[in-house]
Amino acid sequence: MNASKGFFSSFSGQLGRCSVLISAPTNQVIWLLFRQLQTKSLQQLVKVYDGPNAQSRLLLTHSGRLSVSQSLRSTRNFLYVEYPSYSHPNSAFFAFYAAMDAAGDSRSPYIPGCGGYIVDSGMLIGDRRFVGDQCVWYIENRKKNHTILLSNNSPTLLADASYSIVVSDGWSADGAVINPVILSDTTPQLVKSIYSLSDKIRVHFKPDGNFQRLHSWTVSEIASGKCWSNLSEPTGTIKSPNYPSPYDDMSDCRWTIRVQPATMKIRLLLAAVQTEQDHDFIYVYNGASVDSPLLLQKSGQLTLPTVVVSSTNEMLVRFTSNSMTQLSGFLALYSSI
Ligand SMILES: [Ca+2]
Repeated sequence: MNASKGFFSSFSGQLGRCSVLISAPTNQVIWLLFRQLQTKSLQQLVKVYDGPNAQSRLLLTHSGRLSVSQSLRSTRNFLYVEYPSYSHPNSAFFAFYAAMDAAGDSRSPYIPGCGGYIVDSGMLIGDRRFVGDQCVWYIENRKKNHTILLSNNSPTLLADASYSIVVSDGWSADGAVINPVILSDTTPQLVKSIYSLSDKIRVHFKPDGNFQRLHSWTVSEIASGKCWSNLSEPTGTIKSPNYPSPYDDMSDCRWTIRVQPATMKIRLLLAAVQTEQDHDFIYVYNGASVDSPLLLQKSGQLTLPTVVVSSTNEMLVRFTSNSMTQLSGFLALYSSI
């Protein structure tokens, strides 16, 4: 297998012994993620080698049931996996793999617990023992138009931990940082729910972090796209779904405003805001996509109406919510000026 990502399973339709060699270009490393890894008996081993064959360093040997997802990384551009194959899918595991550039991360051998690879959903552990440059978590959602939500399971620790975690868009070490978000007009907020911009995020627990004990973040997926709309009228109203009744949970709604002629700008008045503080956000972007500069990010309650103005004829308004606590949401008016 030499695609940059893919998956395989131990369900082959018959009992036997299989092996897979995953290879990538020489400047890349490979992450492998096992989901519902189990073998039928203690004699049947799954083995993962940090190289091109069974003579390479053994990274993982496992038999029986592993209830949590497990991921591991190659040191170089090969991983070799030996596993029992089964005739029934119920007793099969699924393994996802992804190759990525090694640049920015150390190519030292992988240490279990030091970083990981998560597909769609799972759990991310921050441990003070594993804060080096090689301890980085790579998260992706393989479905189109899905948003990754990172939820802090120990928010009381966030005051210590917030600035030791760098969450960036994409898997590159120099991707746009989406946490912490510093607001220009208020003190920095302690963000407890973090929403991805694209289908991939990178989470780095920095070596200068000040976490006293283990903390964890839940990774979940939001099927966005269902409440996306385009607005082209010169004026209009934007409100969170169901407003003023409570908005939906697990949402990522987007309103793309594009007015004509192209010399116009957009003035947005946020008239009312009531969302769950630090979890459900309104974002206003100075352009038509989430890659555009952020003009405003707001959660909680608005005490005074707020105005933001774009520098072009395009603006994106985005609203995200997590799984718990839904409030009335927001009401906004826009006009072209
Ligand atoms: Ca919420």
